[in-house]
Amino acid sequence: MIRSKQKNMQQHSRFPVLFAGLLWMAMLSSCKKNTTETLPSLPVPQGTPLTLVLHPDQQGDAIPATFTGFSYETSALTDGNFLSPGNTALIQLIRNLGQGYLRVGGNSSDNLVWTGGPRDAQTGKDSLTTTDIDHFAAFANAVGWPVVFGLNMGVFDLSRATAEAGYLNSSSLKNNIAYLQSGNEPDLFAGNGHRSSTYQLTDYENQWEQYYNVIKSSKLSFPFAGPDVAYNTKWTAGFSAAESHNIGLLTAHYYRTGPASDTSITYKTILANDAHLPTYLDALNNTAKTYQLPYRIAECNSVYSGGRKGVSDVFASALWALDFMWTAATHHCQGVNFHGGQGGAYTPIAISNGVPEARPEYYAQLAFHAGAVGQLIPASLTSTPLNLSAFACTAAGAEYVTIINKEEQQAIALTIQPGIKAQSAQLMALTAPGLTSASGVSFAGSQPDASGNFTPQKSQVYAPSNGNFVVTIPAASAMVIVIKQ
Ligand code: BDP
Repeated sequence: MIRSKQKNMQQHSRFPVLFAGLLWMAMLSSCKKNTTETLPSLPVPQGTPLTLVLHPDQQGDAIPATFTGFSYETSALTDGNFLSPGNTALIQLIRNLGQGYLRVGGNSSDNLVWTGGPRDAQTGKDSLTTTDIDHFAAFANAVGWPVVFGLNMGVFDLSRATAEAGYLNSSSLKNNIAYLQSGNEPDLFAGNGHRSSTYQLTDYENQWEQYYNVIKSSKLSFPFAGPDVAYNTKWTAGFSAAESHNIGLLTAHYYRTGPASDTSITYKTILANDAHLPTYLDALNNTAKTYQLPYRIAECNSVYSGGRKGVSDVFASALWALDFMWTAATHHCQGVNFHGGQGGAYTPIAISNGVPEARPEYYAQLAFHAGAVGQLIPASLTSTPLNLSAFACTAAGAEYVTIINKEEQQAIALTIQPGIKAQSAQLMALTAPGLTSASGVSFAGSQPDASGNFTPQKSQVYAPSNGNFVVTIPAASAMVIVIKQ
């Protein structure tokens, strides 16, 4: 089976994102009263000196408020306790991230069969029922995020797909559904047993149109996204050429590497430069631009086939995820959905002894939320052989820098030249005891509490020195720096 789920890259700074939760705003504005006179200077820098120059005059894209996201297996809906309104701590954890997308799909979406009735003691986990949709609808309503929902096309069945879409339309999930999709990773259908080995894009287009037409002719007005491919950008290009007028969002997946059983994959693998990622994003973006569509990575994670322990569940995955999000944002991507569930190595939020537990990737999502505000701006970093990346954006006259130091040993003494008359800089660190730590991760000095609430610590605010800030970025950590005039 061809499967290209690849690597991580190192792309430097620029462009925007907007939003900032009220909490963040409150926290940041509490620093406003300070004047340069009363603020302390930054501690004496330690590490390799590098310089980052910001260009607030060259604003790029706005980073969508809904950039972040979660992707779940359809099978996750069959557990009434997981994605359910009663799981209030999970709902809170998600809501800490502001806005975003939920996506339902994955391999199980092409296996689970719609029953059209409620779940009872006899219903197997290979069925999707009205009960499952009702639970998920209440959950999604509580989260308040838009949903991309995948219909089963692994089993090609027009009347079931219509019946399922009909139920979605009559349930309260209708209020959340932004797009329907048909089939998960259809570019792998020929290799994974869903279709014959000769199945190709034109066959998919043909079947996709049949789903599309039957649902439209049933007067169900859902917008569609697609083609939700695993890796094949020829499919995204060809599918868009044929169907761009029928979709509102172009979707594809990305995994840095895999499979999880590959013992050569270590935490170092996902931190290494990912030469494929920019190429992949550029291909998606070119197609998206050609057909005037937004594009989104509807499913992604570090290591496919469930994630690899010691890689996908440790702090290295947080640095990978943060770098991945920014890299996607700087390639005009509209957002990414991290795949996960109750368990498995790569899930951003696990359920441990019945309680939601923030895993390292979740902290990367928090850091992105805090740092991806407003418009992207260029941030040029001194050329260096060191493994780090820097990104920046601007909102309401402030500048937001995210710097990701993927070096295991090497601290950076980063001189930031703001390009504005800066008065203060506030630091929020994404950190852990080490790259292989599965616990002890924090962002802005905090971890969510048992109810899922997250309160960033008020961090120290510093004065500039000669208009610049010289910040120590410890080895194996990331930092969000908010610079204000
Ligand atoms: C994706 C599938 C998803 C899997 C994931 C994986 O859509 O269902 O769980 O790969 O391999 O391709 O981890």
